[in-house]
Amino acid sequence: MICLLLLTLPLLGNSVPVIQGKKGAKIVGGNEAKEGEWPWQVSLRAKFGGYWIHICGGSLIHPSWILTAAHCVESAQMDTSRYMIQLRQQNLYEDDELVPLEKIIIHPEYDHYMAGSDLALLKLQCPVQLTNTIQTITLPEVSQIFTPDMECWVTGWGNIKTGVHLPPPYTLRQVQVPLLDAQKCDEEYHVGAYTSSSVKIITDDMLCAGKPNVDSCQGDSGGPLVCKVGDSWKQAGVVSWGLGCGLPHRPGIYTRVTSYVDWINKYISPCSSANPARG
Ligand code: 4AZ
Repeated sequence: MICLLLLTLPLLGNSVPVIQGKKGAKIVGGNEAKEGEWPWQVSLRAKFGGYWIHICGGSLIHPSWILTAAHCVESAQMDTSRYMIQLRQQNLYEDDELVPLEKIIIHPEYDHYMAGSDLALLKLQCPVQLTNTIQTITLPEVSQIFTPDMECWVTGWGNIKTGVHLPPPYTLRQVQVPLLDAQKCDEEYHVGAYTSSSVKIITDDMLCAGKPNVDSCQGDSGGPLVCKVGDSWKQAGVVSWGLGCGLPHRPGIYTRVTSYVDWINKYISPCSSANPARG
């Protein structure tokens, strides 16, 4: 795996295999984010050949905490020194200011990215100073329902087509993606698959978004899917997996944040009302 990663320098996606369609699917509808937009977007870096290379996205959910996908850090064996965080950057690698990690917490039920619970929390060694361009994203309440009529966007420095890296200067990209009803998404994944329709491919802790040529891709993993709720943005999903990128009948799969928000809050706000001090 390491050899494969080295071969894909300098800008590498993460390590989830993407099964490539014949023509290669594009993140279409995607364009460059404006400076200062999506101020919670971070880049997770790992060291290869002396450089801290982008491997995954992530989101700042608290001044000391990053939310990402478990599969982005699963090989770490809790060795925090193998990773660094770069906060919101317009062009990847431009004036890097890397932040070291104190702790990696992989969801205890995580086993494999296609089996759900693809979530990890990364604690920063020092809390970050929030600014105009560096902000946290709000997590939804457990009861929040994200519906297909909502405006949702996914952002990242991932591939622009299956197997095609984002070219320099690696400007952050965004794409508006339609959410899919869970049952519809599971039906889609059964099209052309050998799995019996009675066996779920898309489980309840996953969220699907995207349509042909509108999707996230390798290297976007761990990054945020956010939806507009009233006047504010809430993180609905974490980029997890998919079969190729932007292929027909194969929407992008996200870890559903509402399924895990209690678990997340246990770490990031341990003294909240869920555990009142008295009374
Ligand atoms: C990946 O390999 C990956 N089209 C991420 C997102 C999607 C597919 C693959 C969704 O990290």
